[in-house]
Amino acid sequence: MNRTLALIKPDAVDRNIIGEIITLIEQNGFIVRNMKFMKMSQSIAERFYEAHKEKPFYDKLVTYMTSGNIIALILEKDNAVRLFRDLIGSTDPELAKEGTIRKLYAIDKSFNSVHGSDSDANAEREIAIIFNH
Ligand code: 3AN
Repeated sequence: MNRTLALIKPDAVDRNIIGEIITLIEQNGFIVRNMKFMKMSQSIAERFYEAHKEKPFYDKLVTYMTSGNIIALILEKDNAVRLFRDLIGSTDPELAKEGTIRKLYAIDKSFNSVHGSDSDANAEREIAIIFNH
């Protein structure tokens, strides 16, 4: 079994679709191993997104991710990272495939409802930042 870090972002928490998203996660065979309702601090957001520091969307991303409550989940499944990326779909919901979480729920490529780690190394890095283990 492998694990990945999922975030349900402020746009989704604010629209009352936490349950629908977690239901999809469970229906697709991911086991929820830990879950935390939280608000990202500025310093956590900066560490979490340090790879994007030079990107044009970085400031907007950090402002958005610290703007409201989020839910962080540690998910377990064989090939968890790749299969969860498949389930969430493309960053831009207009490009995301039918049935993916972003196709169903994302507003645009900034307010895109969910995050999923993009590698096993990043999953462990992100889990350590959010859950301290
Ligand atoms: P993903 O979450 O699909 O892996 P990344 O890692 O490239 O996307 O980007 C991290 C986050 O930055 C995205 N989830 C999204 O919220 C935001 N983002 C990425 N690209 C853009 C963009 N072109 N414009 C605005 N926000 C973006």
